[in-house]
Amino acid sequence: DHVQLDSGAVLLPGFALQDAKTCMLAIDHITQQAPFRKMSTPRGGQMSVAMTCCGTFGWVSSSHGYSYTKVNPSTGLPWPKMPAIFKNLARKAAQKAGFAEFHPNTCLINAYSPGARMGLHQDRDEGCIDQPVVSLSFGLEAIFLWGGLKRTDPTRPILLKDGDALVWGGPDRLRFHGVKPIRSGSHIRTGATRFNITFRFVIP
Ligand code: MD3
Ligand code: FE
Repeated sequence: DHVQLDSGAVLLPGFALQDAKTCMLAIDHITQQAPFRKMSTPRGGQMSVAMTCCGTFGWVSSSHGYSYTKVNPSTGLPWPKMPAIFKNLARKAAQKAGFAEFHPNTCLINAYSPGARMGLHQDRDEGCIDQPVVSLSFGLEAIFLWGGLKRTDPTRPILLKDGDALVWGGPDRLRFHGVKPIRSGSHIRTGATRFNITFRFVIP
């Protein structure tokens, strides 16, 4: 199953469903070493999404800006290792979408409670935009907003469900995108949470 959303963007519905349980255990393991926390933003706010990372680099936000770091500023420790199940799923999804050699070195794990959202933004802290980005969604559904190359371009709503993978790159890599406030609910595996895991290759 394979839905082409745009020239460089593919939705793989239910792609990671069979591995969902393993992925949730992997998140538990990672968050024992690098707990979820809601980070500050450069404009003085706090994100409604709780985040943590694994891999060689992790993405951090603070009042000073955004960056990729080797050390988790909350613990002073290196980010936890990226689990093999994550790397394998990310590589397999990228391959299915036509990106043969994807070697993610960073993984951002987002935890959404009902009401949490992500405003329209571009992902442009990676220093290398020729590699694709892969995301896996688990638990509660989200309405993802797929925008254009300008903030004011119209957005298209896309429902992301448990186990869905999204891969995008090439001309779609710098599109604005966001997530509408998560509706309350209870999921058999995650309870009242949506997890989103994104994989990237960064050169800090
Ligand atoms: C399309 N996460 O972590 S994942 C992010 O659901 C982020 O947590 C969202 O945006 C989430 O930066 C969306 C899917 C996604 C991510 C980045 C994209 C789609 C994208 C960048 C360009 C185009
Ligand atoms: Fe993003």
